[in-house]
Amino acid sequence: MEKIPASEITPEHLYFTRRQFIAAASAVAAGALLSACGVPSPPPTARPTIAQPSPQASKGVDELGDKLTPFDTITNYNNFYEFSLDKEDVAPRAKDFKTSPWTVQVGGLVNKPRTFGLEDLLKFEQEERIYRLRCVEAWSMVIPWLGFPLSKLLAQVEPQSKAKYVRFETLLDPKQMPGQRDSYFDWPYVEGLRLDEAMHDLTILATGLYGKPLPPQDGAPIRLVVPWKYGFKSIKSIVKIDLVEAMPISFWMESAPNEYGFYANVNPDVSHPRWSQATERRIGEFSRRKTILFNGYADQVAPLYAGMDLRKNF
Ligand SMILES: Nc1nc2c(c(=O)[nH]1)N[C@H]1C(S)=C(S)[C@@H](COP(=O)(O)O)O[C@H]1N2
Ligand SMILES: [Mo]
Repeated sequence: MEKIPASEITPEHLYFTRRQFIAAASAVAAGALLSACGVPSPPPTARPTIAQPSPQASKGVDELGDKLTPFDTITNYNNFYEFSLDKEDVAPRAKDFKTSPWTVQVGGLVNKPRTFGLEDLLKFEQEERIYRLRCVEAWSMVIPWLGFPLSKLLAQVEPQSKAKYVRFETLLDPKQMPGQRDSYFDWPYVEGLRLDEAMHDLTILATGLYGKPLPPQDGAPIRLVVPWKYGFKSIKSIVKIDLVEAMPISFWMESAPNEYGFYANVNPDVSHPRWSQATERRIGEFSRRKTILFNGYADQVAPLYAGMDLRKNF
């Protein structure tokens, strides 16, 4: 492993957790999938024997050279309506959330429906990557997620040709999730992706951050991360994934259809009806930044939307 001067990194980067050692056991299969996020794939012979932080994460910055948001900030300023509508109140309310045992049922239009246990999913946890998560409230963080490509999971169940979308569902358990006792919203939280978005290399299922298991408030034990879309697409604490023919209606489309569309691609030129999305507040910074189309991943994802009107398909 590359040696990094202690002065350049926060202690989190030095951790090799038990989970990363588990990941290392199946790291070979990940070789073909390492090119996401502008992280160059090393030649197969150079595959590390231990899962390593991505080169940028080791240096404490993302692909654009922006500093990682500190662990304590990422884990104490959350959106997770099942626990609280107050971003700073999610962590204390979620602290006893039971995330093991856990299963994710994958089915719908597939040849091989299967229920994955958390052990199976942690085996897929191959490689630590950086993704920038931005939220529709126009605040953003840089988060070094640990996870694996969603395409890896989907390949196991063999989607049928009729499948056009992927639908995700969060756990429904009002006993543990006080927010679900509020019938103003239509629980459980649901999200969806077009199949080609779901298969894209940048789309991951995250099981950790900063090389540690995901804390409950960040969507333990497994959540989606779609780095070129607004935060609400990244559904937390997933228990069910279905391949479907029709576009799923997401939690936010259902709750406020004029305000939230299906695509939710980060786009400075398309305002939310109640606020501009041209700039964002990077948590921890004083002045606002200009928001970048597709959150800086245009090279990789713009082709997915070729010929589409992004104002209409917001
Ligand atoms: N199940 C569920 N998933 C969810 C949410 C939620 O309320 N419930 N909030 C979304 C929103 S609006 C954002 S901005 C991100 C926040 O993720 P973070 O708290 O890990 O930063 O989670 C998304 N996933
Ligand atoms: Mo959000």
